[in-house]
Formats: sequence, structure tokens, C-alpha cells
Amino acid sequence: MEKMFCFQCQETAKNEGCTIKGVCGKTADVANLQDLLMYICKGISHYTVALRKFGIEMNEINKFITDSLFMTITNANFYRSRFITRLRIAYEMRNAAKEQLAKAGGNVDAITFDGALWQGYTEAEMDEKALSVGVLSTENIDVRSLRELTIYGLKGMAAYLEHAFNLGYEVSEIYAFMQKALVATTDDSLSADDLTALVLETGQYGVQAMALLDKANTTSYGNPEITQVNIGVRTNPGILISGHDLKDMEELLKQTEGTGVDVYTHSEMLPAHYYPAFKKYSHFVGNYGSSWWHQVEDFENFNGVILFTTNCIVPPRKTSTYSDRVYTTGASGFDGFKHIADRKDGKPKDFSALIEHAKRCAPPKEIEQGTIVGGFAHNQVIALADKVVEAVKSGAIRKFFVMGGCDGRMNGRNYYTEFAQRLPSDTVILTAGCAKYRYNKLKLGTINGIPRVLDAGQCNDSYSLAKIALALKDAFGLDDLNDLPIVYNIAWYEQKAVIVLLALLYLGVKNIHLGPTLPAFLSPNVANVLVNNFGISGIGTVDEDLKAML
Ligand code: FSO
Ligand code: SF4
Repeated sequence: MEKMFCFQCQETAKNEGCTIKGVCGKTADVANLQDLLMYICKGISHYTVALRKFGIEMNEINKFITDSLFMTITNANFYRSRFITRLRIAYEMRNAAKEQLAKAGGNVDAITFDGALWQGYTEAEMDEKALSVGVLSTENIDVRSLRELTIYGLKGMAAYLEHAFNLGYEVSEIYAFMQKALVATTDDSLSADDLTALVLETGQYGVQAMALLDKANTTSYGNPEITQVNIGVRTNPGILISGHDLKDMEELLKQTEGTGVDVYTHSEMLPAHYYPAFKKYSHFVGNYGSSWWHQVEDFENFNGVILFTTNCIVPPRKTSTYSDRVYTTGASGFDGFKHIADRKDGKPKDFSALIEHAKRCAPPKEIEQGTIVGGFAHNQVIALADKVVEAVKSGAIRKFFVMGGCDGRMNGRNYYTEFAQRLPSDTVILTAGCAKYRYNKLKLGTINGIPRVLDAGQCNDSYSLAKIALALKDAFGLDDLNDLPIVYNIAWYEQKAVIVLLALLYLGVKNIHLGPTLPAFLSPNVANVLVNNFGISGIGTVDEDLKAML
């Protein structure tokens, strides 16, 4: 029997599944405990779905399930003891929901799903049970594929909802859908068609989740605007903040003000520089290094303190010397990194330990100089719409290439650098997510003053790219989004990219190219459905694809 089975990300072993240890570094025991946590969350959802029929909503559980989904996303949390503790809390939450249901007059005995009943408090019981509740417990490969596609979409959605929640934004219908969908993944009576519909419905809620986060971010911090971001360093010691959570960003900037400690962003936090509310901080220096997987070198060079607000964490090498300088917070965690506790009673997180630690560190080593430009989220691009439309009408811009998504370690990802480099000079790249690091430092020039790489922000800001496409559709008086001169050549890595993809499908975008490989969790039949109904395809060589896409 396999020690574990996980195939949720693009780097899964042999593009089939990690069975001994994750390519990401996740150990088998942690992978299995994550499966068990999902199993119990499905069980809790059986009760909350029933409770909603009585008009009862349990807010604490909405938050708990969302956080749990987020914690199991690729590279977010590798910390065994966090999952053990969480499972014990999960049983309590489930028992509370069961009690409520009984009180409301619901038939608790009708809920027979094992995940709604099983509990084991010792680690040995959990480890043993975890072996039998994972992905492979669904035998039919098409049903397994559709169930997992739904769950990975939910995990991505959960990440975005968590950031929105931290800014005070929630929509209870989205939680209701997520829990309904979790229950549906335990229902053996559902056909492949039912599950395909569920996948598409997940995309619909994905759009809502991204719209909610966009509203939360822009209402709290203003609309992203065109910004030159410094990639060099100053001489003060620094804190490098990574991940996606803007509330953490805000609190860290406030607490470091006047302390002599500078703040830099890493990877997916780069777009924080585009928000007006953060620009006022003179100690918010710039972006340091590259995408997530370069962290092993970047953190070594940075010399200062590192804060992970979310994924992507790479386990440090045995020779790494930075581990004691790394802190996690929120859903992220790693055995060996210190963890900053959640907000309590509406009070901010306490980053004082990081700040004191940073003061004792050497300033960052300079690894590059100059600036990169970004901030082309929907509001900014729509403000430039006349210029853009004019450039298309005059032929100055021939085509847009949406190249958002994730970066990753696979060698084949050089494709994206070469593709960007070889695109003709009358094309524009629209991007979001950490995929941009494959080409955002190339000198690709401008067209009538418009940069040829327009970065909208984080992967969740793919919502902006969709809004931009919809605005262009109206500006050109078209009926169909697919008639625009836009090609989608998207790179994926983890489950946030899954929800972005499902959201684009829901919005009616066709003929998306997805690379560097197609997901291992798509069975041949499910992949065929995506090909036949949505024209999804993989990527070929840069030569072939340039010819075909232009
Ligand atoms: Fe990247 Fe990691 Fe945004 Fe992901 S840093 S890979 S899809 O977590 O979040 O693009
Ligand atoms: Fe493997 Fe990816 Fe799962 Fe990690 S997250 S265990 S690399 S499939």
C-alpha cells in the first residue's frame, strides 16, 4: 500500500501522484492528516447543510472549514502538530453542529457518512484512519477526478475568502456552497454529469470569491495604480514579507514604522506596492528576489527576518542558515519556523518579536538594481481604455496574451520566458500571479507608452484580467468574449490556479492553453470533457505555439 497519495499540484511525482513523500517536501504523515482533516470537514458539512434548512448558520464553522481547506493547499502548512490540534477541534465543532441539529428537530441519525461520525483523539488513531480516507478511496477514476477537481477549486477559493474575511468581508452563500459541494463529494449517487455541473458551479462561486476579495482589497487600500517598484536594497535591516495577505501587510507596515527596520516584499506580495494605502510608508522599500521557489537563495541573501502570510513555503535545505529567521502566520506553518498567533478580540497581530529580531540582523545583500512596473488592475487599465482601444484599432497592438498563473521549479517552465521573449513587438502580455517572474524583468518595451507586460497583481487579481476582457468586449461592441484578440496561455501550479481556471471557464472563456503539463488529477474522460466543451489544451513547443496562437 502507498504511504500517501497526493496529486493536487503541477509538480506531482511523474505527473501521476506523490506516494512516498511530496515533491513539495510534505511528509507522508502530514499529507495523510490533511486528507483526514478534509474527511472530517466533509463530515461537519453534512450537519451544517442540514442546519441551513432550519435557517441556522454556524459562523465559527464557516471560518473553520475555510481555514482547513486553505491549510491543505500546496506549500502552505507542513506542520504535523497543527493538523493534530486542528483535528481535535474539528470533532468538537462537529459535535456542536450535531447537537444544534438535534435541538432544531433535525434527524441526526439520517447522517451516516463515516466522516460525520468517526473520531480518534490519539495520534496513532489519526495516523491509522488517515490511510483509508484519501483520494484513492474513491475507486472510479472519473468520479475521483471530478470530486478532486471540485475540492481543489474549493481550496483555492478558501484562500481568497480567508484574505477577504481578514478585511471584514464575507458572503454566507459562498460558505453554504462550499459546504454543499464538500457533501456532494461524498455522495455516491451523483453521476459524472452531476459532478461536472458541480465543477462548473464551483467556478461560478470562484468568480464571486475573487470579486469579494477584489472589493475587500480595493475598498481597504484603494485601487492599484501604475507603480515603479524598486528591486534594489537600502542599508537598514529588513523584514521580507511573502504570501498574499494584505491585512498582515498593513499591520506589519504600521508596526515597523519608525523602528529603523525596512519592509520588502517577496514573490506574490509584490503587488502590495501598487496600493495607494501602502505607498505612504517610506520604509516600504521594494521587492526582493523572485518567485516562491527561489526563496532558498533569496532568504539566505536577505539576511533579515522573513514572514510567510500564506504559501508557498519551500522546506529549507540542511545547509540553509535562515530557518531561525523565518516566521509564519495565518494558515501557513512549518515545523522549525516560529508562528505568530491570530488576531484576537479585533486587535492586530503582534509582530513585535519579528521587529526586535530584525533589528539584530544585517541589512539585505544587494542582488539586483532598478525597478519593475506593475499596477495594471482593472480600474487602472479601464482608465487607460481609450488608449488601449485606439492602439488595437490602429494596429499598434495586434494581440493580448493572458499569461497569468503560477511559477514553479520544473525545467519546462523556461517555455514561458522564451515565449514572452519571442512574442512580436505588437503584442501585450496581461499577467497576474507569480508566473510573471518568468518575464517581468525582461526589457520588452512599450507600445504607445503602454508597457508590453501589464501586471494586474496576485493570482486572485486574475479577476481583474477577466474584468478587463469584459470591458474591452464592450468597448469593441462584441457579443462574445472569445471574439476579442486575446489568447490565454496560462501556467498553473497549485489549487488557487485551479479556481482561477474554473472561474474563467464559468465566464465563458474558451481555448485556454494550460501548462507546463495538464493536471494529473484529470482522468482521460474528464480531460476530454474540458477539451470538447471548452477547447482546453496543453502547450507545445514555443515555435509551434507562437505560430498557432498568433
Ligand atoms: Fe504563486 Fe504559490 Fe499565487 Fe500560488 S506563490 S503559486 S497559485 O501560492 O498563489 O501564484
Ligand atoms: Fe506532491 Fe504537489 Fe501534493 Fe506536494 S502538493 S505532495 S508535490 S502533489
